[in-house]
Amino acid sequence: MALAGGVGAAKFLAGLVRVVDPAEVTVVGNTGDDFVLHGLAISPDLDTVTYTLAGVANPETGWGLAGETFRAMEALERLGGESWFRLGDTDLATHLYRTGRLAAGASLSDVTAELAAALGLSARLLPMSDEPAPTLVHLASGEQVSFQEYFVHRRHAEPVSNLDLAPARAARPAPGVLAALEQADLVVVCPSNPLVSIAPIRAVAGVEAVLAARRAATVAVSPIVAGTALRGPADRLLGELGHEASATGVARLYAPIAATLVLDQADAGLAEQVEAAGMRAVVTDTIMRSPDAAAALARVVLEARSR
Ligand code: FO1
Repeated sequence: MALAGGVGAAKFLAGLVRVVDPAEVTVVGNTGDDFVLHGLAISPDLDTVTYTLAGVANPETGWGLAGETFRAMEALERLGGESWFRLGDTDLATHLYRTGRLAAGASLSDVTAELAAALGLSARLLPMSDEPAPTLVHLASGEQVSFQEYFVHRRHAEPVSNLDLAPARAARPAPGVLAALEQADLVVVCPSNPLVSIAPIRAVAGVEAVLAARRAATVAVSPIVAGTALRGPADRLLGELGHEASATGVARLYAPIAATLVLDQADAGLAEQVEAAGMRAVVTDTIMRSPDAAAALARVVLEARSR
């Protein structure tokens, strides 16, 4: 089973399901980025994983759908509506479906499973919680904003002083999350942002304790390569929030829940520091330039557990 954020995790998972039976894979997705816009319930990370595993994700952005058009957004812009969060015409159907089903009383778990089935996924995708658990971003300016306001509207350009995960802490795990963690042969922490993608999942009530108990079975992949995040603001955020922006910094964050860290060959020189932080270091090429490269990384992760 795997803990997943958005684009980096989705790419890794697309590689994983090429080397293991997807029906054996359970993914727990971050919902700390979820928000409501235009009255629509939007779950970006769950959708990114679903679209990528279904082979219909936009290959340029990693999020949204391939071959997408934005005519509804253009019309909305003409009306003076909020158009900074680009919802494609086809992607809108997902949010309309989710919003309608939630309004009718379905849980986010139900809707996530329905969307995954409709797109032909064999892997099981669970939200971390069925309850809203938005990550609250405190900016150094003193303002408090939603995750997407920080990440997309303000282009993660403003320094952050704190990430408030209180809503995740108050949320109960979705049905099946704790059981999946308890029963998995292998728990993978996907190459996602440790602070905004993985920390919200860890914060959900009861999850950290089960993860800690499964530490020996858990392999994490560092999303930081040579001090830089391959995408997004993970490197800057780590620094702003008092962590080291390196594989070593990632190891210090993950040591309580994972025995092994897979880090990039560019960081081979950090293996000793990673081990000093309490994690076994496995060095390989972690940059997923192609589906083959993602599958090769998945193979290394699987072997890292069995060794
Ligand atoms: N990311 C952007 O940078 N700009 C967007 O306009 C945007 C729209 C969007 C629509 C649907 C969706 O599922 C994801 C979308 N994302 C967009 C990605 C998303 O906001 C972030 O990558 C994740 O929340 C971080 O994992």
